[in-house]
Amino acid sequence: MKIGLVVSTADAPPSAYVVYRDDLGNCIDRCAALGYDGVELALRDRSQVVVPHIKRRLAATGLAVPCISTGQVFAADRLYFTHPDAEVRSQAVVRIVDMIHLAAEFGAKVNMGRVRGLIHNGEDPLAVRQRYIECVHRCADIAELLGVELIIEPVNRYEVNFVNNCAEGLEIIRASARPCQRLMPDTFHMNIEDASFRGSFLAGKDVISYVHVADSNRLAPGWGHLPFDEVFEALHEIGYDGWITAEVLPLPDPDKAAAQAVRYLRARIAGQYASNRKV
Ligand code: LER
Ligand code: MN
Repeated sequence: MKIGLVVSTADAPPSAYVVYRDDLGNCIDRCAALGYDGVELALRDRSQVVVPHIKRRLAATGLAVPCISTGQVFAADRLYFTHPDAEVRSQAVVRIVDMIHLAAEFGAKVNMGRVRGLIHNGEDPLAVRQRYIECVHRCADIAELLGVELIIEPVNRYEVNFVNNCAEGLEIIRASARPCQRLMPDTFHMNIEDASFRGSFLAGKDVISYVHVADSNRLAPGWGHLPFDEVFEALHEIGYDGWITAEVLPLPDPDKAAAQAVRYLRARIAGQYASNRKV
C-alpha cells in the first residue's frame, strides 16, 4: 500500500478537507519530507495546476499524484451532476472532463465525491439519479479514452443526501454500467453510514481502487476511536494494495496532523501495531 495526503492550493475554501493549503509545489516538498508516497490534489478548477511545475517537483521528490479530488466544484461553485438545471450540469461535466485530462497527465484517478450532488426537496429520486448517470456517461466517454478511473465516493448524509454508503456506491456503479468506474470508500463516512467496515470492504472487493482515511472525529488516524484494526484486517483480507490517503483536518496544526497520519499509517501497514493503541 502507498500513503497519500490530500492537499490544495493556498486559496482553498474551508470546505476543502485538506491538511496543507499552499503552493502545490511546496505541498509536495512538505509531504516528501514527512515520508509520504504521494499527494492527492483537491481542486476547484484544472487551471490551478501548472503541469510542468508539478511534474518537476514530483520528479525531484519521487512522489506521485494518485488522485484528483473534486469536492470544491460542488462546495465552492455549486456545480453538480444532479442539478435540476441542465446548463449547470453541463458546467459540472466540463469541469470534471478538464480534470480527467489533467489526471491523465499524472496517471491519476478522478474522484466523484460531492460533485455528484444531492436530491432537492420534492424531487423524484429516480429522475435525479438519471441526471447523475447521464453526466457520468459524458465523463466516462473521455475517461475511458484516456484510461482514467472515475472513483465514486460515498459521502455521509450531513454533506449530501445521495449515495451515502458503500452499498449505494456499488449500486450506482452497477446502474451506470461504465467500466472506468470504481469505488472509493472513506473511513470517516463509513463510520457514520455503513453497518460494518469489514462487510463493506468485502462487498466492494472487486471495485475498490482507492481509500480515504480519517479517524472518527476527522482528525489524523489514531487520534479518534475508529477501529483501524478491523479496517486494516479487512483491507488485507480483500488483498487491497492501493493507495491509503489521509483526508483529515489540519489540527492541532498542519504539520502535526500530517506527521501523525503518515506515522500511524506506515506503522499499521507494516503490521507493527496489532491493537488500537495510540501511536
Ligand atoms: C468530503 O467529505 C469528502 O470526503 C471528499 O473526499 C469528497 O468530496
Ligand atoms: Mn473523502
